[in-house]
Amino acid sequence: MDFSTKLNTFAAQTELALEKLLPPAATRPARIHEAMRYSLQAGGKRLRPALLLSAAELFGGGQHDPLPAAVAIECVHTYSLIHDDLPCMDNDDLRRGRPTAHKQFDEATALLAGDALLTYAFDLLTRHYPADPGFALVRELADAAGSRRLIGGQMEDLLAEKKTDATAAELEFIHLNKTAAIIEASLVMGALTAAAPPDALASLRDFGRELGLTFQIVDDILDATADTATLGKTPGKDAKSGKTTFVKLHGLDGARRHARAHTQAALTALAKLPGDTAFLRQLVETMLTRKS
Ligand code: GRG
Repeated sequence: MDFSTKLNTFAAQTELALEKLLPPAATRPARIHEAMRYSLQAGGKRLRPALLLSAAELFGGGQHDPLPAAVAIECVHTYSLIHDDLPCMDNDDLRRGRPTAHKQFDEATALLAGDALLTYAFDLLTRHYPADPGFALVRELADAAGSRRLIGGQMEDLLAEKKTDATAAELEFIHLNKTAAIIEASLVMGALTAAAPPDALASLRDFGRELGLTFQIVDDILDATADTATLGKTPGKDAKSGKTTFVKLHGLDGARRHARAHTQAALTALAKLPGDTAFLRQLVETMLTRKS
């Protein structure tokens, strides 16, 4: 199967699993379940589920169905987008090409929908993996989403917004945690559902970190260069707010150089993994040239 067919297959499997595993929209109180589904089913790229499913496949799959874990990671990712868009954070009107959750519903509903998605992710993991590898999956996701990683990265990002002279080291902390943590966890969780050995988990984590950094640098480049229609969200916000980004620190060419270096490091980590890693290799290469 070629790269884009495989990516589409993973995305289609994820859409079906989302439909099946989320509480029905009519579940009381309908408003919260409608809001959860509104943001989740708005058609994101489903990058994190694809990473998870591909890591499971790399180690033979079959041990446990990886789809509930793929839905759990997308729930956490979507919660972080809903909360990031709130007026108290990034204050954005557009996400995944549609009005943000607080614009479509209201702030309180959006806040609760984010909370509910975060909680539901752990509900899914404990229900679908009641024995091994349930504990390891919960541990991995809790670490990645917690105050030292995703939330910590977001906190430092908000603090950095208040100054115009954030350093490269501060920016790296933000990206490693705000962006790379959930990407790393996606890969590791996929491998855990297939009982991968510990040394492979370490290489996958290295790969995820470098992929996450590439992804974020390209995100900064797109924010500086792409238009709303292509991006499905508002571009140019970083420059307008004076925020420190890779583009601000290193210029467009410098940012592109950094993105290429992290892509190379990702490929080096990938070479240590067994099995057919063609999909992950092509994914990191496409990341470098993505347009949205
Ligand atoms: C509120 C705890 C908390 C965290 C927010 C997600 C986030 C952290 C901030 C959004 C801004 C941002 C640039 C985050 C980096 C991660 C990122 C680029 C997310 C967007 O991911 P995509 O492009 O989105 O995969 P889709 O919609 O395709 O899933």
